[in-house]
Amino acid sequence: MNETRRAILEALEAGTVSGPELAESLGISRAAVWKHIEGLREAGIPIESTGSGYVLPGAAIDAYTGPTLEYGLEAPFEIEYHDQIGSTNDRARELATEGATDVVVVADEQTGGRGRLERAWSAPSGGVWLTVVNRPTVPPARAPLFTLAAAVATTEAARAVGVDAAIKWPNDVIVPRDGQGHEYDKLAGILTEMEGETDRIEWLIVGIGCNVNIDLGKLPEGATSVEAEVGTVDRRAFVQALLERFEQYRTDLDSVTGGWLEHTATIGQRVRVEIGEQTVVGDAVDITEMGALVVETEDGTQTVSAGDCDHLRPVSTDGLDESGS
Ligand code: BT5
Repeated sequence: MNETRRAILEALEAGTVSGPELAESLGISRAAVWKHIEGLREAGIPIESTGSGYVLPGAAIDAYTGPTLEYGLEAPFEIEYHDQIGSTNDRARELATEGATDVVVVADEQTGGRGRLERAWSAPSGGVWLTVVNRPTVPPARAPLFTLAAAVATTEAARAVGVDAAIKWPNDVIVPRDGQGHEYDKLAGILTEMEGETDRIEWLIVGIGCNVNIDLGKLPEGATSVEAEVGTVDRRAFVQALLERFEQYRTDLDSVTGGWLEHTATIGQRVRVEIGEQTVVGDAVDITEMGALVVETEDGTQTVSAGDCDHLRPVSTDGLDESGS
């Protein structure tokens, strides 16, 4: 957010303040103060004019814009907001290539949302579609922890509003349907992309898509939304909670696997992981400190660092096969 606007909001948070007082303390003209106040109002911050000056009411801000998302956000991100965009990851790539860092591209709607392996991602208006641009100084081998951090942060934000969310390895946020995690609907997905050399990350962008205030009729089969689970929520507060948690985890990467294990529905499951042409079937027993899944198979222990994972019904307990259905 523009520094002058941030200073105006800080002054208003402390109490009522008049135009001339703001002009003097900020060293700008009264006309400039008025312009900034108008700009903040247009961005959805409901500043009122009273006889004694400008007032920022304590009531919730419900507009979903760049300035309202930045306002009150306790994490060092600049927000670039779009009502509609092709893909927030594509825009974040452009910004990252230009040297940006700690910028979050947010959109109300995406027309060309992407999943992993160039799959399509449905992103109608009302969801949380965002991408964080990072320039981490950690070795590339730790990059997967950023993806896990995003899954943990999203799960915690969803749980905080009452959704029974859990993580399916590596980075799907799901709502289990049968109490055992064999059946589930997908609430959110993460798409991380990076650029760098073998020993250095140039940039790493983490795209998070979470179905928040969306009717199920607008989503593919197998998807669920916060709205369907618990009703409509304050999307601005949801994004702020998600970004604040992501900030905590990305600045303390050693805590990520602990957070992930706390919320996962995969460990203890019979799983089938597809890694390109290869398929690994076995019991998921742990993740490594780099986020790879440890699977006990008939042929011994295997560690898989990427792939599509299904939770299977165990053959021994219900006699069904391992088709995942
Ligand atoms: C993912 O891929 O789960 C990663 C999704 C990342 C989306 C975010 S939104 C912000 C940022 N900008 C982007 O363009 N992308 C990121 P994957 O694991 O490959 O799952 C994709 C599959 O999920 C699709 O093939 C569908 O079956 C299903 N799917 C599509 N849209 C969905 C939705 N809104 N909710 C749940 N499932 C969906």
